[in-house]
Amino acid sequence: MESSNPAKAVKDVVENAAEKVAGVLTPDVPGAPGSAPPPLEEPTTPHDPLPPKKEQGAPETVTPTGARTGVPKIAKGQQGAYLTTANGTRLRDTDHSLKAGPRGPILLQDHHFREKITHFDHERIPERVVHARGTGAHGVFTGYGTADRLTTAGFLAKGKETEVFVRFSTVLGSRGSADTVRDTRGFATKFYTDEGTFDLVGNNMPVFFIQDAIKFPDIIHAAKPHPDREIPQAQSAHDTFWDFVSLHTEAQHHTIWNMSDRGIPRSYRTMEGFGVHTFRLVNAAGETVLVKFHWKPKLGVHSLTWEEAQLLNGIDPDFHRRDLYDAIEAGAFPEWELGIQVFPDTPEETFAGIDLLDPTKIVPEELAEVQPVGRLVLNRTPRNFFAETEQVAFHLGHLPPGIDVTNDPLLQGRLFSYLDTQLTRLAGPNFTQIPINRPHAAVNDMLRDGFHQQAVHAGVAPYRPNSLDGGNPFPAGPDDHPFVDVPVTVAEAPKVRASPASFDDHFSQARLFWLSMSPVEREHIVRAYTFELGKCYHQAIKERQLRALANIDPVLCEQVATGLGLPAPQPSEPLAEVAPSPALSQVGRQWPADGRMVGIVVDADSDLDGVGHVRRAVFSAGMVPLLVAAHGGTVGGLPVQRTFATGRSVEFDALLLAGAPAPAPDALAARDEKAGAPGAPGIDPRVLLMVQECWRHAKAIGAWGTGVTVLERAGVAGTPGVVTGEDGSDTLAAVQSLMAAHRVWDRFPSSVS
Ligand code: HDE
Repeated sequence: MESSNPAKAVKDVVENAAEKVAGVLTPDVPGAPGSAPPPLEEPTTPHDPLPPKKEQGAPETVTPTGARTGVPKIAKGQQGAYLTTANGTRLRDTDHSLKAGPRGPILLQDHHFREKITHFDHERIPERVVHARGTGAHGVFTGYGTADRLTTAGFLAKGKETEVFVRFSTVLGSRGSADTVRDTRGFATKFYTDEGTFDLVGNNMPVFFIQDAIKFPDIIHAAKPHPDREIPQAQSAHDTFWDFVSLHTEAQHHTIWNMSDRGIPRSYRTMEGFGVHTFRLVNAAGETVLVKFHWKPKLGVHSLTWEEAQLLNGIDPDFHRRDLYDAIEAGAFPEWELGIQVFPDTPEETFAGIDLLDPTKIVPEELAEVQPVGRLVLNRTPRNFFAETEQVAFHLGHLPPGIDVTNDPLLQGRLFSYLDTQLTRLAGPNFTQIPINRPHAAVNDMLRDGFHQQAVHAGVAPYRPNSLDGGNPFPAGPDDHPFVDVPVTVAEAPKVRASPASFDDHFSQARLFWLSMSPVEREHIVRAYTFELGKCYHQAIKERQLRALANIDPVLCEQVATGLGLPAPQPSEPLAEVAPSPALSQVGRQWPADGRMVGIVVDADSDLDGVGHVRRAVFSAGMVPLLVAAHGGTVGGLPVQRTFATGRSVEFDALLLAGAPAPAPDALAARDEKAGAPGAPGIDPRVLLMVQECWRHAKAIGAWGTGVTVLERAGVAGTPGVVTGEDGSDTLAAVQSLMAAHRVWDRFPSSVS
């Protein structure tokens, strides 16, 4: 059927949706799957594709060679109202293959069938060998101009705005693995600068397991699932990982970061990022400094508890991905400041006795402050996950003028690996022409042909020098802002397979990290080592790792040994004398709560006016309210997002109780095991479980009205971080002020000091 006005049909669908949303649920909780709610009946009036959701971005529509086209981003996606072949011929039917009669065999001539199935057969590409599980978002970076005297890099100039795409990831798991596993997180940023793309491919930890890239396959083989049974998925709690790190003690510093709360972030929005290696900046006068890059999150650095992380792996394996996209959709745009630690570029390449080429070492911020040079805001989700997040390809060699590399042996090896890996993953050498990877700067590279060539180059002379193409392209002169390979002197030395002697110190900074932690963070580190080593099969591996812990700290070693039921060994070398770095601790400051989730338990007897008011107040505070009730639909006209059966405490950052719901009809152990836990008479056992879990995960809990009864029945009334109020606003205010510290840390006094 032909539509008289397809554009109007789309507009109507969207406007109807907007009206519905405005009428009932203003503003809406994030997470709607499309830009318009679906009708009950199958739509039959042809119209153009629906517009994307308002928060969705897409790669800039530049040509494969970097020219802006001005074409709307929507034109990159499917067009027109009708189903077509890949070549644009309209089709009447895609549900039946062409057969020799209704009961006959499929005919080879069915070109539509063959095209559809063949394309489907080839939908998958190889996942990344590491960092396969990732989540990307678009944003904008604004320079502060504070780095002008150090580098010619134009994107750092004052007020300069540059489009970026960021991909966060875990390291070990496969593409479909869970988000909240204990692991290092990737934090890779592609800056589409006017002077060529800059990829800052960092992690949420400032150090790495190894000091030389040649060992990367070894550490990854050790950390990945065992090759025989392919278990365990996405985790380091197994024999091969601990075998490697205990034999290879340079890994101990990174390992203690993984065992700390940094290994289980609350959100990508609450992670720091680090370039890890030392880079070199060069200014217009050719002067150089050495720098380390840092990303500082506006919301502070926060983590999950281990039990939360474990529950989430089952309840919401996409927790971090959802959190990032929901926050952007809700307008709580994630933000970081980019900062640099600056060191003089001396021939020794050391600072305060720390070897700047050793990627297992940090320079404490107390010794070299992190100076802010710009701000990153993530404000658009991808429109198509595969096209953007999966196909984005980072490479450390993507450097703009003004930023150069150093001889860090890990960085040197990465310069080879990132280009090489894309050849297989993205099937050929033209991956920079894939829309998400296209530079936003003019490209004239003389590279030609190859699989999936998108450019249609003119000219006959892709070589230099030439006269047939008028000499084009020309090498940039010194005033044309070329990339500068800093002419660093390489000291005369024998060719060796060796590391500098300074790389032999494997424990001093692991000890520095331990000593910088607050007591509760130390408890968590003890627990993580005990859990991970407790999961190993072989005693020799546990004992060997205990020997490494003895060289980090005797208290740490003893506590873990006790949990493992093994004797604590003595240190094999003197303990390092190191000053703690308070900047490494996550505890003890106050932070904004943008984009946090507040669960609100309601029943029909709740103060529903008060709940409506609290709901609006939570939205205006930049957070998201999730109403939890016995059944879906609405309670008192308010929309319910979770039921006692579908909801779980781990989705919330804080819990408000506006009612004391009696056991719902489905509160049966046979229907929902959560209802089988011992409870208190008169209250739905799942509500009690929610309170108890929030309590032991040290979250703020508030109640007013009949909700106060639940606190009493759950046995938590009057304990730290559990507040009651006269009304909803009062209670929310008290809970909000507790949330600023992320958790109610004093709920659990620590035994490790
Ligand atoms: Fe990577 N790493 N890496 N890595 N890495 C990859 O590149 C590699 C290292 C990091 O979201 C791969 O495109 C070697 C340190 C991130 O697409 C691969 C060595 C740091 C990502 C590769 C390292 C990182 C990767 C796999 C040792 C933090 C995900 C797919 C010298 C500073 C990027 C790909 C994304 C991905 C190699 C060590 C961060 C195989 C050889 C140190 C965030 O090329």
